[in-house]
Amino acid sequence: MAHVLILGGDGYLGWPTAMYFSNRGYEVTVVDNYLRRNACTEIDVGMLYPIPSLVERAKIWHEKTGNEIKVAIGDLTDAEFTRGFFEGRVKYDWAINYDFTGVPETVVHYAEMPSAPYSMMDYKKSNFTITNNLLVSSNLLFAVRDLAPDTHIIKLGTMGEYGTPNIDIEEGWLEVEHNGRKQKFLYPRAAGSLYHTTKVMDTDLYWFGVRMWNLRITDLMQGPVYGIETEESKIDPRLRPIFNYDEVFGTIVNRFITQAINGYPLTVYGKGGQTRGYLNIKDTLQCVHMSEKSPAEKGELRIFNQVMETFSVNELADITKRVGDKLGYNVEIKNIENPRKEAEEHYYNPTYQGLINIGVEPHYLTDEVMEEMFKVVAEYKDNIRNDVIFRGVKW
Ligand code: USQ
Repeated sequence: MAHVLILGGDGYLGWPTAMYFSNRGYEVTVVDNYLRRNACTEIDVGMLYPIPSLVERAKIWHEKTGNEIKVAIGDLTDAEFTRGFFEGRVKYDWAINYDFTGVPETVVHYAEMPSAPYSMMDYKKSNFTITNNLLVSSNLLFAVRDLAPDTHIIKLGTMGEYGTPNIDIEEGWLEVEHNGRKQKFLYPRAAGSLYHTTKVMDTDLYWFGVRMWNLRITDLMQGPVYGIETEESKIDPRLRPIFNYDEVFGTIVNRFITQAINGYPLTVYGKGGQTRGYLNIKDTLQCVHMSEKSPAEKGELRIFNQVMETFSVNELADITKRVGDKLGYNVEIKNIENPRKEAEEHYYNPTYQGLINIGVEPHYLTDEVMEEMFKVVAEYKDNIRNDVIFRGVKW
């Protein structure tokens, strides 16, 4: 069976992706250096519930399903470590069979510092974000060029690369007509944080790799993800993903639900007209899987916009209030001064058809879906810390 190597396999999306592929018969290897957990400890933001180590999670997964997910703990900014996965020099921290599984047909690259506020906290955290994200991307690019040129890289990018332009957002590319001649260019980018800027730079690196070395790469422009439970995490609650609700690592829907449960007024930044494309964590898994099943061609940088529907912050606050009130929480909404520098009222019209065309079936944020999330988060109500919900990391 095909071998999928997941870089950043401990994170909010990495671990559920590993289980998803493993459940479908793939050989799966996960790599991580616990960046996310360590950063959460460093800035003391906690998580909704404790997460077993990656090795423990792999053992639980094996015990419950009989499937193996090989685990390697290490830092992918070390080029030799990265190249080991393509040269058979891997020291697994856990496996059933410690033999090398072979060069992966697909690499899913999540191994980046994923938080916009973290990257804006101070120059050290910005430097860390820039060096980590670009070095990991570059190490992977060279490893694939030198050792596995047919391997398909699926890279997680972000919708935030485009910013909020006053024209429709296309899927990665824009045909420009200038003085009577036409050419397709990468869609103009205008990142809103230094983290988002690293994603723009990643895309440029990978576009270079495709032009110069004929690599095959899919770049997924993902919007903010919400959700907690996937088909696989239902097998055992210890398999649930890392769940952050703090200002730095939590994304908005997960934050709003947690706030509602703990009686903390929903933190709408500024006017609340900020509109983004959202998706359920279950759809992240589908999008990556469908991209794997129909890979990019050699010499193609294929870009998909990975969102299923758009909402403004005000709309998300209204849904959370409606569902929370129905469940007996008396939800308050509060517009607070926006710590970020971003447009609070703007045009937003992204295209997102490519992933649906290759077979993704969207889940939408219905009241029922949100109610389910409320129920899971409420199990951990006693763990919620109000002091981490808002800290005001300024841009
Ligand atoms: N927001 C609020 N109140 C909050 C939290 C957020 O009004 O309490 C607003 C933000 O100002 C922003 C929007 O909600 O306008 C989304 O914020 P977010 O924190 O959920 O997401 P963001 O910082 O944009 O980053 C997240 C992920 C990142 C991913 C990105 C996709 O952390 O990894 O790349 O979503 S996107 O937003 O499309 O760039």
